[in-house]
Amino acid sequence: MPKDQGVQATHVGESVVDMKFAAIADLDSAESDDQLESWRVRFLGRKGRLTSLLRGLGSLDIDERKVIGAEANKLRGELESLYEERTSKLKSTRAPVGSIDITLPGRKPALGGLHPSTQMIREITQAFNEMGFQTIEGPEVELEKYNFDMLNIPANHPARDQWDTIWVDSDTHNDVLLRTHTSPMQARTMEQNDPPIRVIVPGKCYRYESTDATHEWHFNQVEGLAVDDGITFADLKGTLYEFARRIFGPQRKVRFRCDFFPFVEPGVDMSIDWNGSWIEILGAGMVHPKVLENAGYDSTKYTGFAFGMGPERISMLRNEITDIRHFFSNDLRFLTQF
Ligand code: YSA
Repeated sequence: MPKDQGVQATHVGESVVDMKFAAIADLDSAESDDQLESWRVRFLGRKGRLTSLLRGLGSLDIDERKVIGAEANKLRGELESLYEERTSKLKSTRAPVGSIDITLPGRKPALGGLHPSTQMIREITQAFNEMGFQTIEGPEVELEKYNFDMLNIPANHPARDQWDTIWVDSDTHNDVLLRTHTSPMQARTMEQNDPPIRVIVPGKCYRYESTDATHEWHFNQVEGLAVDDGITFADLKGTLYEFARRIFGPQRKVRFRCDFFPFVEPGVDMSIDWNGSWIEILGAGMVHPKVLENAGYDSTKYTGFAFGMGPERISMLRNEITDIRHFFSNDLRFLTQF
């Protein structure tokens, strides 16, 4: 409230102006019924400050009494309506009695969860960990040498067309790309380690391809590699049968068919029975002798098998998801179902 310069000081104790400011400041700080009542008694009560001031007017001369009396009465009216305002404001901000049930349980904070791709990857890697495979990871920005050359896919070989590649633009290098599969980790692992090797490699891959219900331009793969003295195709089949049993259940039928990948010989794909039709879930094969030799291994001594699968495709089968693009659209209506 602006300071009222027209109100004069009295000779009967405090001035009307001083009282007005003191009363308003005290009223603004009153937060409870008790504080409001105490304020009312102090300023407007029978023995309150304003009543005392009015009583003292008799000692003033007639002109002064008229002016100050009028100001004091005006102040009483103002303070009474400010008191009403403050009382109803406090009432309106207070929850009505009985409106809060303090026995109700608290609200749970919204917690995030693991992405369905991550859940599937963890389930797959755990199945292989329990069969003795160690989980490792590798770079998503890869060299042509590991993504192609060391995997028996030389430059200009038509097999490169199978992997539509996203190349990284660089002033100094023309051999850097976003890995098109997790298989380069086969070459990196063998280059750095001696047999025996049993690794499982989850990670993101990128391909320059148009998307549809079963294809994304970025997706995950899980690579597997086992190399040792005396590994056979029976080890490959046994390991992948056991994997399918753990992920899809013991009743699920599995089919192997010949397939071609330049880095295996022989090569296969594995499909599972899905309501009477075969759905391909991975590519696999015995590691090609050239790939072993490129890594410095003696291919007359060591053999191995490898495989690569798409966890999003497997999750689609398991969870009856009809479009792979849901995985990467960040739509909570989809994500909160997992
Ligand atoms: C084959 C033999 C080996 O010894 C080791 C690995 C492999 C797999 C090979 N590197 C590869 O990438 N084969 S693949 O192109 O057929 O992809 C393997 C799996 O990745 C597919 O079965 C599928 O599940 C998934 N995939 C491929 N392209 C995809 C995709 N998932 C989503 N979107 C795409 N565009």
